Amino acid sequence: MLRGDLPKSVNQLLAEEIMRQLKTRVIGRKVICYNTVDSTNTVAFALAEQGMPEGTAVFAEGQKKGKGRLGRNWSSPKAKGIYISLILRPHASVRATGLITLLAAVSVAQAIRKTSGLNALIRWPNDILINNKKVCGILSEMHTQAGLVKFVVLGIGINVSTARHQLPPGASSLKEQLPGQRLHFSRLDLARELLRQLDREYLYFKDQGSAHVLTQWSNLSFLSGKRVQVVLQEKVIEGLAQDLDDAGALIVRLDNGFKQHVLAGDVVKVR
Ligand code: BT5
Repeated sequence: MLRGDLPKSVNQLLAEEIMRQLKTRVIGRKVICYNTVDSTNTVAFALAEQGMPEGTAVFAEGQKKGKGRLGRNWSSPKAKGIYISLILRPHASVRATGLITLLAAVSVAQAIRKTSGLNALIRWPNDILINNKKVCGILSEMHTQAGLVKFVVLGIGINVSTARHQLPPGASSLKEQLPGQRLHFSRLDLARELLRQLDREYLYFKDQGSAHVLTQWSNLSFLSGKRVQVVLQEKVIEGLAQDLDDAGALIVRLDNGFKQHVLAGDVVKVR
């Protein structure tokens, strides 16, 4: 029997199953699974404020008020996707925390590729695409005090078997992208692989800084080499998307040869 065909009760994500033989060092050393919450980011934020340790992973089967960036919504139907928020305490500068979104994107793309075989790519800064459709979004929020990062909540939503009508235009799910629309893995398999990849990338980041994540990113980048339009606060620019700088900003080469470093908050459209 295909695991995606198991009844919902069997398919539910359970903390002890996620943690069994996980063998990660930081990520997922504590796992909490909820049924339905407003937003796993909101729950994880409150837990982090209460002192919950670094690496704590908060999962929910569904979210009533799943959050995107800038007050946007994240469609989170029950038992159809992975909705997870991690508590991180990176002892990094505010500037360096932009790399955490990137390392999450790299980890998601790798976990999807490994589990499903699908060609997942990163659309800088925070989307994962398969065949030009968004299957995952990432939202990191941080708590700072006196200019220092106290903690980061890293939220990741992946559409696993989400139906077309449950998603906005331009979005898709892993199931929809698989041949015959048949899942040959479970949400549990993907969740565990995701935690392993996040652990690997996060430890590289903590030990060695940006080098590893930037190399991985360039192998998985959807934007590199594409002509893009960037909406900055005061003007619109166009050019070729290239690499990232060491803080994770996208370098766009303008037609006059000038290189513009684009920040994650700016809007980038492929021409
Ligand atoms: C994101 O925002 O892509 C970040 C999404 C983060 C979701 C996770 S789930 C676990 C954790 N808890 C939370 O509450 N949030 C995080 P943004 O780049 O602003 O994209 C939002 C836009 O994507 C929306 O305005 C829609 O157009 C589209 N969208 C909404 N739901 C979607 C879905 N399930 N799949 C693909 N696109 C979606």
